[in-house]
Amino acid sequence: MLKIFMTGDNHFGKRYDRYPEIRKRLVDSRFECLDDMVKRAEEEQCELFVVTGDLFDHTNTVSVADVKRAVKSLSEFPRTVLVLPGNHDYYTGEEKVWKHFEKELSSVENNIVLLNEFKVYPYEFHEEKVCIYPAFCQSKHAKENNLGWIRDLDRPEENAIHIGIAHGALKGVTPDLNQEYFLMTEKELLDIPMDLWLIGHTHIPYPADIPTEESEITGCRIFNAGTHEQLDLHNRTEGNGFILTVEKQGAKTQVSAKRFVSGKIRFFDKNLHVRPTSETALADTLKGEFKDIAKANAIVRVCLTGSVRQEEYEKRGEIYREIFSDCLSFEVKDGELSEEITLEKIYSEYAQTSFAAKFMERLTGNPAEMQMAYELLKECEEG
Ligand SMILES: [Mn+2]
Repeated sequence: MLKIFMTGDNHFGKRYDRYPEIRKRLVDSRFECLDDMVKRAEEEQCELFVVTGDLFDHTNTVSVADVKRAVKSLSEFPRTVLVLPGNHDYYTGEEKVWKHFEKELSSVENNIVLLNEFKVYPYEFHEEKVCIYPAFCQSKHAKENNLGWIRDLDRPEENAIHIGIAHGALKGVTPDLNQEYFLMTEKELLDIPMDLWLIGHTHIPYPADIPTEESEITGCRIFNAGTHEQLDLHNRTEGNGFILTVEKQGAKTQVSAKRFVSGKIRFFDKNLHVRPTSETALADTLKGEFKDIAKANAIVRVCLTGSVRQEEYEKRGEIYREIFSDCLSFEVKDGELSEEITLEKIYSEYAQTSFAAKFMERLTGNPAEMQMAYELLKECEEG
């Protein structure tokens, strides 16, 4: 039996320029979540802790302090750590980040292996033979993946567990429209006789439905845990690591898996349409939509459209503050949100006998049209 903790796309060194006020908090949290994963991997008695690429955000701009901190955290794992260079932290031998990394490795006690050669890495754990086949990246972009050398090998011996580790887009799972991210297909992976594929690059977990309680996985040999803490507004994930147990008897491989939720910071990006159905329609919509989130760890962006009653519209800033001020950061875009157009409002702006008033009266009962007509009137005035 072999037990593996897998993570990837950790992107240490990411600068979070968009959030200067909370930058330190975001950076620290990513490291704390890595510490948590290492601790969990040890509690689970995993033999391997695998990073499937993009441990670092960049090949040259990551600070020595950040490299140090990542190595320190990984070195706490008492058994073997395997680190695969991804496309953000690709390896050719020239990259600063890996020079710092290797220097750091020589100064702390560790079992960390940088998988930077296209060769088989053999291991033995409790008399179980394990062979690792890395398909690491040597550039940021590439039309072709690096699976070729593994495909060309002779059929591997049966009495060992064979694990391929690769970084790149997975067709049908990760969008890669221009085919520039080491694109792999599932068929291509499964045609290579590996017991298991550990993949990085896609920030959300695949398979998406790995439960947090251990369960046997049938029919799936390709795993991608995704980033360990959500990185930005675009990827919707809690931030996960996978814990995999592999058992091999003869030619039969059995895999069970569970998901460890490692992330704490969450980003929420919502587009909401509000209708003026009550005096509290805006507050109710926002409260309802965000009632279950842990605000202290939440970064929120809301885009509002539609219209709300005049009173609510006037105090909307106050409403946003009331609902979101406990969040780490929030941004409300309400340029497309407007005040409900009522006849009362029209009469307060135009004489009842005016064309504008008569025109609007005919649209009563159709708020969307009143809205458009009102905007049209305003445009005419401005024009
Ligand atoms: Mn990547």
